[in-house]
Amino acid sequence: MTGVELPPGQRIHRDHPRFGLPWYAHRSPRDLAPVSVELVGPSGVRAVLTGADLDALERRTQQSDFHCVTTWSRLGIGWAGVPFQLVYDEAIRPRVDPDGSAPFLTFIGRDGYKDETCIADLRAADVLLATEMNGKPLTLRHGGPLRLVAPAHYGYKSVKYLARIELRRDSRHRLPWSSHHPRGRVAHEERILGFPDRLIRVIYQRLVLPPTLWWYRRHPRD
Ligand SMILES: Nc1nc2c(c(=O)[nH]1)N[C@H]1C(S)=C(S)[C@@H](COP(=O)(O)O)O[C@H]1N2
Ligand SMILES: [Mo]
Repeated sequence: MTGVELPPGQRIHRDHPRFGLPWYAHRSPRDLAPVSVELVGPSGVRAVLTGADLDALERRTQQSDFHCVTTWSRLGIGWAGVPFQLVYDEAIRPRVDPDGSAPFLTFIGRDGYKDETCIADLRAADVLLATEMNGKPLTLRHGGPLRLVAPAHYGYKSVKYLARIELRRDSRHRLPWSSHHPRGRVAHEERILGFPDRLIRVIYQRLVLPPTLWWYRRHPRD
């Protein structure tokens, strides 16, 4: 394609296949449940974020590109939802961390998949808790009923079918064997901390991407 600026090491894929890691796929939820996200504060205080909480907040629609760390990109996805910073200020922080003492948030999906992002990154205007993709309610395949969308970060930060958000004072990110970078900014090619990004690129392109795409083509349900 010409005229399209892709971040370093990324390639366009026209379709948007389901693209989680296969070892989470068999644990994917089988049905859409109503929005119910458990919030856990830094000192263990708990609350629940519901669909009604989100309905009370102003929504936003946006078009953004999506970049999987395995070098797969899809341009111009339409998302709708509530900006994360609004949800944090109105419904998360007041309930479980009134002092704002916990800058690290771990997002956990119904399949057990998790990733941590820092509050500074989550406050970007284009970070959403999304309920719609391309004008339709989010399907289970793409993380319905509620997922995080953080377009400036590799797809691994955009946790699907959110079940829990844990707030912590210290990062839980552990080196070197976490396969995710603590920040994962696409523009900086922060694929995996501690490994040369160009090498990782080639490994993903040659060894990870083809079998993953093949696997999901054979298992369209997951
Ligand atoms: N709950 C959950 N969220 C997840 C994943 C997953 O396996 N489970 N995979 C991540 C990865 S690696 C990517 S690239 C994106 C893919 O989103 P998609 O399946 O909508 O294409 O979801 C991310 N969020
Ligand atoms: Mo990914």
